[in-house]
Amino acid sequence: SGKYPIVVSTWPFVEAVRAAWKAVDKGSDAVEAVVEGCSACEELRCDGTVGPGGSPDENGETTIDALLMNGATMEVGAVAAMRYVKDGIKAARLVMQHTKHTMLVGDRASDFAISMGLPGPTNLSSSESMEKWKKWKENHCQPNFRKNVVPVDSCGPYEPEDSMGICSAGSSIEIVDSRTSLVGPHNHDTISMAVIDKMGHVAVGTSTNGATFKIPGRVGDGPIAGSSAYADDEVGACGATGDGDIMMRFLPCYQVVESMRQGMEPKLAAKDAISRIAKKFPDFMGAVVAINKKGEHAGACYGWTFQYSVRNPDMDDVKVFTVLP
Ligand code: SD4
Repeated sequence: SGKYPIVVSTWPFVEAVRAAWKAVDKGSDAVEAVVEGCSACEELRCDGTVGPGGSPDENGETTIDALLMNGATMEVGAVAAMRYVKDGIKAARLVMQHTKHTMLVGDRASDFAISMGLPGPTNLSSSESMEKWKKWKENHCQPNFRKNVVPVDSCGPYEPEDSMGICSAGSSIEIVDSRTSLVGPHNHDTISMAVIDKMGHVAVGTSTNGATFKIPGRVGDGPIAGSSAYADDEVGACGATGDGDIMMRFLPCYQVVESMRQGMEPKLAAKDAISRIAKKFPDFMGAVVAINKKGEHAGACYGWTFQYSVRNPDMDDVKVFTVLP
């Protein structure tokens, strides 16, 4: 399945891949195409978990993690837990192109983005995100991402919701680690996109609201180079999605690219990176998609069924591939 230019994205984010393809097909470089593609996802609020109005944190606020990496120069720009600015990938590009830093965080990332001309401050909540948060708040007395803490003893009416129901009305409270229920087939959370342009240059980008009901201040794998994405012109690229708190401990996309550098095929490299994580964390959910410089692509996943989208010169339109665990 060789050939480039090529655009690959996590999940069936078809419109995002079309937008990136349009850019790369008319001669834009890989970085520009990634920004076009990820911006399209942010504007469309893909899955309700990318861009404004998506997954709220424990306090009901939506924030943004984003990463952009140029595989030709190994420049990286990232914003983490950014507040009040909806344009994650563009903010990451500003960090990459107009600073000597790699990552800015929180309010200070927003201040920088706004000072450089991005719209804001903007309220990133939507009626959907507030509704989701209120429901969670009423029904869960133990926040999802806390452990080894004394539980509060009053909680709202018990209402099982996926496997997230963790409080029973009254004072007997079972603490469970429900983190894995926070990413799932209907809660994909992340676009991670890789592009090889007509010149053979590689770039990747990621944009996400991060984990739903995270503790405010939490930074996921999204803005971490090597974790949610990695690109190197000499080798290829990788994008990841899933339980970022676990995945960022393994830098799976760095692993994938380094394995391909040693000669592994994309499929094997992807499987290897995922199985290293699964060996230590058998309950985790995650996936990676890999492409090499020949434009060959493959995915691997664990704990859920994964889909990724591809557009290359052999295809009339974006094609969605399904990968079973
Ligand atoms: C995170 N990796 O912040 C993101 C969430 C995700 O599919 O990708 N979910 O942990």
